[in-house]
Amino acid sequence: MAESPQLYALALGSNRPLSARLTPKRLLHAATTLIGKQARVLAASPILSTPPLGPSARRFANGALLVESTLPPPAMLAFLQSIENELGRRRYRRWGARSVDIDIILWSGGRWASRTLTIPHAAWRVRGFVLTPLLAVAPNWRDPRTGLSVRHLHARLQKAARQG
Ligand code: A4P
Ligand code: MG
Repeated sequence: MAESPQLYALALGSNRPLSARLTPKRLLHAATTLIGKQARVLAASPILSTPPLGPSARRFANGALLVESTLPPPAMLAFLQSIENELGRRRYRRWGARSVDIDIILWSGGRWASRTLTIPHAAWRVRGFVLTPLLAVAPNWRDPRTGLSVRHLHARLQKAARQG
């Protein structure tokens, strides 16, 4: 398995500039470039500006990538965390402002469950800031838990939002 190509859908978020030049949007572009050194970036979504979910006051830049890599999930997580660290992330407060957060949302192997890694990612099915970028890169990918496609989950969330 480790040698064969794996597909991953990744969600990227940032709401803290690292410097005047490295704005959240630019940090997501920088993360994409770094990811591309190890994995093949098959598709990149537009980067959205989204209102914060949770206690953080600043808006987020959010995006999604579809990537191919021979790395199995734990190695992919370690690789993505090394990029978060390289781009200045400090883990001092859960849900605090962060320069870059990279989550593994979906994996071609389906599910993964360990102490440090859960795929599909928890709560992604009801988060617009994950589903909207994901719709641009992997609309037909089906959630292994519900069997619903990204397109379907996105439409369902839109409908729920309209109904308040
Ligand atoms: N982990 C487990 N599964 C995964 C996975 N599939 N992908 C573990 C990545 N990591 C995974 O994550 C904590 C631990 O989760 C990791 O060490 C890894 O072993 P973290 O990134 O250090 O912590 P976090 O991101 O602060 O917490 P969490 O629960 O991941 O928060 P979320 O769910 O990422 O939410 N509002 C907007 N508009 N946009 C956002 O992007 N993001 C958050 C953070 C809150 N509000 C937001 C946004
Ligand atoms: Mg995270």
